[in-house]
Amino acid sequence: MAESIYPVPADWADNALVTAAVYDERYRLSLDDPDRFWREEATRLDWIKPFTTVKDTSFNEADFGIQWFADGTLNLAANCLDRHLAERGDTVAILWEPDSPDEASRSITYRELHEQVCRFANLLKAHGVRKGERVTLYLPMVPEAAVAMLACARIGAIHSVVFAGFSPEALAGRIQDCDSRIVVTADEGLRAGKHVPLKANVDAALGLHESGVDTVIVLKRTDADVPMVEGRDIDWTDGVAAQSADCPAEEMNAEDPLFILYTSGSTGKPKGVLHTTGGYAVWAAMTFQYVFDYRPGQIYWCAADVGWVTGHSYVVYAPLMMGATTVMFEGVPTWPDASRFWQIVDKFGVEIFYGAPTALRALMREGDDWVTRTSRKSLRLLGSVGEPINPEAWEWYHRVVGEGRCPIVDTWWQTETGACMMTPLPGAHALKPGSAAMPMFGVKPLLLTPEGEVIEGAGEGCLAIADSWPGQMRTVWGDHERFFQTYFTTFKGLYFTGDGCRRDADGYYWITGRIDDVINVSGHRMGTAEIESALVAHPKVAEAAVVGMPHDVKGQGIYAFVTTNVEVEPNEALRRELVQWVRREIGPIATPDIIQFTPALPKTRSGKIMRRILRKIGENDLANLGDTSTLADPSVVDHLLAERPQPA
Ligand code: 6R9
Repeated sequence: MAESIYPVPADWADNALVTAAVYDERYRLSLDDPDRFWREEATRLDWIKPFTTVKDTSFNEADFGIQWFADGTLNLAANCLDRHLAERGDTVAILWEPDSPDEASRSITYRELHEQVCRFANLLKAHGVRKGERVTLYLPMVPEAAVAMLACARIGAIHSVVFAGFSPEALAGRIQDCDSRIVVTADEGLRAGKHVPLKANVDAALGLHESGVDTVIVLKRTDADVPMVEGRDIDWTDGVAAQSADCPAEEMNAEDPLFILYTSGSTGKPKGVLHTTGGYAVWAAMTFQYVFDYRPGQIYWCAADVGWVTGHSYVVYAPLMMGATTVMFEGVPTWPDASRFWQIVDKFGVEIFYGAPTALRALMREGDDWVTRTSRKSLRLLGSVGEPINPEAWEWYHRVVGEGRCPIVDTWWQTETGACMMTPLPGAHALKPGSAAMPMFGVKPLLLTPEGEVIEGAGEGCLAIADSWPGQMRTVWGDHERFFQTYFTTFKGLYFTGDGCRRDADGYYWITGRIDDVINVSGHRMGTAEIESALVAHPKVAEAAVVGMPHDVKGQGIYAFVTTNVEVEPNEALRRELVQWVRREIGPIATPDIIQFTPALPKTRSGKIMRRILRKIGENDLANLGDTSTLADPSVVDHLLAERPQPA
């Protein structure tokens, strides 16, 4: 298939913040003289005490460490709120659209948001929350989620947002891991008209294990009748009513922790990715302004949930730092019907829309009419994030949603990277559908062979980053050694991303997907090991192996191979039971698409599961199973192939 290229539209080439010439010059400077480059970019923020040192980083074992702007001080909430009040106090900070179009939307100005954040921060303080303490947030997509995050940042508490789709078990693990004494939640969430029992989930989570939680703040979203525990539970509204609207922002060191966000890796339980204050703020704000060519006054909408890193950086922190109007949507793209996104675009006059390929694929399936019946004339720029976007979905997004006039920024990054690492910039780079194009300032990507040899020019390999950037994670909460082992030992002295990547003859980068045991289901990142341990926790399961499989809408689906205990007869009822079990253990996002029962898993003579073979079966790439002769029992594979179920 001939590769299509979309040149930079003339008005973008002339007027964008970053034109092709600016990109080349600034990119070179960012690598040649990071000190000067970041000194200039950091002026985007208000510092309390200016930093004198910029970059102090090493990826080598002997002197490993990552510090940016280390002696500067600032407060991120003050950067998101206070500094805008004089000039933009009455500008809308958050435009909130509820799940149901029949409910009223809300708009909150910077002044109002500032007041709410101060009151909530004082409520936290009244309940003993101190600088450095962890606060777990388990909230739906409502403005109060942003209020709670900013309130933590204001007083120097570390927030740990747990996606509201996670189960009590998953929530309990995250509360425990970061030793959180306080949880903020809502009575219920609403998604596609369905009620999500958030408070009940918190109660269940706290009953599961010994927990040190002594305070639960409960926001009323649906007014459901939820039992409140005397002495532990506090109603949000009652709580803040008694608080003053004056709360001084804590002076934070640039390297003081800002938040923990749990994310899945290839092994073990989810890692608490820790981001600090100054570098993260500079990185998020800068990328936001350049990637979206953001100009004051524009209406911007990132459709991610605050439970994921995209919601942290590009729904809450970066847009608010830049004084933008950020849209928050509580619902889903396909309810009440497949026009919902584009109706919201029209309702608010959204100019920049940033969404996930999985949503686009789901909408594409429903037909163009749901899109074309809306106006969308306000749109000027589109973005994509979370997983590779297939060229077909890209073309549809460009042609149907953007009517051919809106550039698409396909932004590659990770929870670990804080914000965008590779993307085309709309005024600088011609677009190739499916390519994340070029590195952001300060990012030096390297492609390597599995043996660690650097690939020059065009080629495909493992993607690593040569040097630190300000928004890089600083550690895994409570396990610094795991941080080093996970990211800096595969290729010595480099940050290893876990992704595969191709560089074409024009120097464009194409992310090919994870090359470790992480799968990406509807843009949600999951470790196959987590799903396996959920399965084997079931009393009837002896062993389980999970791999990804191609899925038209979700990108990847979940394919589980399960061996039951010998006395158990695997049947349809057990299959259904296991599906429910995994949903309960982790959450609905981990629902297996296929469970294949098998008397045995393919293993080497030393007892290692040959995942390579299972992956090929998952991909239905049966011609390329490779060498199976080293298996202890090669007939296991024949059995698996003969019995491979087809997806429903
Ligand atoms: C921001 C976010 C990270 C993983 C990453 C990669 C995949 C994200 C992508 C993309 C291709 C893009 N990914 N954006 N792959 N093109 N534009 O999604 O963070 O949840 O940590 O996931 O997602 O595989 O390694 P996170």
